Amino acid sequence: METGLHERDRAGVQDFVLLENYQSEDAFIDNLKKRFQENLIYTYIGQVLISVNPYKQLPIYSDAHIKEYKNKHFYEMPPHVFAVTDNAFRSLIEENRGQCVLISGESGSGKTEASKKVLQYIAACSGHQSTVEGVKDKLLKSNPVLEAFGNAKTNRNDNSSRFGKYMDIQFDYKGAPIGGNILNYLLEKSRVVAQMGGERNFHIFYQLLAGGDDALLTELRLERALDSYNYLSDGLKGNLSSIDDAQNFKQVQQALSVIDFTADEQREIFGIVASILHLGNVNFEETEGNAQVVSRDLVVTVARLLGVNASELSAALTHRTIDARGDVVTSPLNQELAVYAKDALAKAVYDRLFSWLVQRLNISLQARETRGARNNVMGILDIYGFEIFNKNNFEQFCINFCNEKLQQLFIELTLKSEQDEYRREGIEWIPVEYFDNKVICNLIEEKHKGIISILDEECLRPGEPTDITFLQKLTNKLSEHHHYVCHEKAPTHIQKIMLRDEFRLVHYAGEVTYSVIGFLDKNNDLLFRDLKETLSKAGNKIVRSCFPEQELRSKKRPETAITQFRTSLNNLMDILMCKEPSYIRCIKPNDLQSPGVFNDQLVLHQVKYLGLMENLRVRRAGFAYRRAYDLFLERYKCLSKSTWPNYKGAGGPKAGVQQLVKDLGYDNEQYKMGETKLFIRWPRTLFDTEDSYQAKKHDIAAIIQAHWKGL
Ligand code: AD9
Ligand code: MG
Repeated sequence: METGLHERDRAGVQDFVLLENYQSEDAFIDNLKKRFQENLIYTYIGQVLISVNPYKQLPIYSDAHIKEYKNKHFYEMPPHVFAVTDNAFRSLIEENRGQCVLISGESGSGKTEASKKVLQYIAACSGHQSTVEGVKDKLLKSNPVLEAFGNAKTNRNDNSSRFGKYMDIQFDYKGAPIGGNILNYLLEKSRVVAQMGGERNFHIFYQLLAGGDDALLTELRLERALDSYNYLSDGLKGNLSSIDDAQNFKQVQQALSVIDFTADEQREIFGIVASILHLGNVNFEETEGNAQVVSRDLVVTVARLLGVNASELSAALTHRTIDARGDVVTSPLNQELAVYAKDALAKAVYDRLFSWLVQRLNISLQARETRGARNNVMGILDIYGFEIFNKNNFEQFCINFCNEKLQQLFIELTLKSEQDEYRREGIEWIPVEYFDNKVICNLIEEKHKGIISILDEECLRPGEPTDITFLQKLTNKLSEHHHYVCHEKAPTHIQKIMLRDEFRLVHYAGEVTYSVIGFLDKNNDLLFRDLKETLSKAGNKIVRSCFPEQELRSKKRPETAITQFRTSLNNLMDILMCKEPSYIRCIKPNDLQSPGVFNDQLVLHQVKYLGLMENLRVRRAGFAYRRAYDLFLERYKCLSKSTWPNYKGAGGPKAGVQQLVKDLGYDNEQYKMGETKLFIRWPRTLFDTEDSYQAKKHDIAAIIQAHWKGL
C-alpha cells in the first residue's frame, strides 16, 4: 500500500496537483501509467477521483480496507473510491449537506463497478440496527435485478448498462440508511428485437433459459437452445465464458425474494420475459396486402402468458384502428407493418416492464420514517458513458446528449466550487480558460432552434415527413453552426466517410457521425392502439398496470421520446445542482477488456475530453495544495521548536501554522493564509516539508531505538 507523498517516484504522485510538469499531457499520462502498472488505479486531482479500470480483481476492497478508510481525513490515505465516499458521507452526516456522487466515463471504464463500491462502503459503514440491515440488503440486491434486465453484452463491455440510473439513499439523523429511491433513464429498448453483430440481448433472456429450472421452462414453454429464438439470434448466440448466466439467474431470483416480490409477481415477470421470446418467433404471411399470423400456436402461448385473448391479440397484430375525431376505422396491415407492430409490442412490453420493476423496487425501498431526513440524501449517478460506434443511431444521440449535460454540470460545479472556496477563504482568484460545452448543449436542446425541436417538429408535421426531410431541415437551419457538420460542407476527408443520410456533431468528447435512419420512428415511439387496448385488459397484472386504460382515452398526443428524455434529464440536473458533488472520472485503459494493458493514445483521448488537464489547471491556477490548519499543524509540528510538542501561543492552529511556516522558511510567494486553511502554491514546497518530516520521523525512531538498546 502507498504510504505517503515520499513514494512519489516509484508510483508517481497520488494527487496530480503535485505533478511538477502539470501542463504536460505526457507527464499526466506517464503518471497514470506508472501508477496503473503498480496496481494503483486511483489518483486525485484535488477532490476529483480518477479511476483507471484494472480489468482484474484487486485486493483493495476488503472489510479491512473499509475500516482503514473510515473516518480518516481525505488526504491522509492513498486515493480510493472509499475515501471519496467517506468524505461525502461525513459531509452528509456532520454538516447535513445533501450529497451526490457523479460517476462518468465512457462505456467499459468502470462506472457501474465504482457505483457498487460506493454502495458497499455505505452499507458497511453506516448503522447496524436490524431495521437498517433490511434496507441495506434491499439496496444492494436492487443491483443484480436491474443489471439482469437493463444490462447487456456489447462490443465495448460484457456488462454494459443500457439505461441510466440515479439512486438516492436516505439516511436518518444518525447516519443509518432508512430508504432509497431509483430513477431510471431511457432504456435502449431497440436491443430487445435486434442486436449488432457480437452483441447480446438483455442478460435476463439468457439467464432465464440457462438458469430456470425444468418446471419453470415447461410452464413457460421455453427450450434452452438460444438459436430457437429470433430475438436472440441477431447477435452473439453462444454463452459467454465471462458470464455465468445460470448462476446469475439464481442471484436474481434470490434478490427478487429479498426485495419482497411475491411468488405471483415473479411468475408474471418471467411470463412476460418468455412471452417476448415467443413473440419474436411469430411470423406473418401476406395475401392481397393483408397480413395473417402463420404461427397461431405461438400467438396462443403469448396470449396465455400475458393473459389476453388469443384471437384478439392475433387481430391486433394484423390490424390498425384509427380514431379520427370520432370516426373509428379499422384497416388490415400488410406484412411489413405487422412485423413492425410485433416488434413495437415486444419493445413496449419490455420497456414498461423495466420501468415497472424500478417502481416496484422503489415501493420496497421507501423509507418508513422520513421525519427529519430531508437533507440527508446521498445520490449516486451511474449513467451510460459517451459512445462512438461505427454506426451511431438515435440511441447514441440520446446517450451523448446526456453526457454533454453531465459535462456541463461538471464544468459548472468544479469551477464554481473552486471559485467559492477562494472567495470563502478570502483569497484572490485567477480565472482559467476552459472549453465550455454549453454551446453544444444549446445546439441540441435550445427551444425552437435546436436539433430536438427540429426533430419534434418534423415528427408532428402533417404530410409525409421522413428521416431524410428531417436531415434536410437540420442542414438548412444548422449548417453554419461550428459544431454541426453536414455532408455537403464537410471537409473532403470527412465527406469520404460520411453517407448522405448522416450528420456529424462535434461533441466535447469527439466527433460523432449519426445516421438519421430511424430517428423519426424511434422518436414517435408508436405502438398501435389495437395492441395497447388488448394489453390494457391483460390478466397478467403487471402488463395491465403498464398499459393503463386512461392512456387510451387521453386525447393528448404522447410526448416524443426525446422530449421525455430531455425533461427527465433537466429534472436530474436540478436534483444534482442542489447537492454537493463528488466526482469519479473513470478511464478505460484499453479496448481489449484486458488487464495490464495501458494504451497511451486511448487514455490521452479520454483525459482530454474529460477536461482533466483543464481541471488540473484550474486546481493549480491559484494554489496547488491546501490543508486545514489543524491537520497541517498536527502532521508537521515536529519540524519546529516553537510548535513541538505543541504550539502554546495564542490564536490557535492558524497562528501555530503561521509560526511553523515562518520557521520552515516559506517565503511570502509560496503560501497564503485563508480563513481555515493554508494554501500552498508550489508542490515542491510541500514535498520539501514532507521530506523533512519523513527524515525527522526516522531520526526520532532511531533515537527511541537507541534509547531502548541502551537500557
Ligand atoms: V457502460 O457505460 O455501462 O458500458 P461502465 O459501467 O463504465 O460501462 P463497468 O463498471 O461495467 O463499466 O466495467 C466494465 C468491466 O470492467 C467490469 O465488468 C469489470 O470486469 C471491470 N472493472 C471495472 N472496474 C473494475 C474494478 N475497480 N476492479 C476490477 C473492474 N474490475
Ligand atoms: Mg455501466
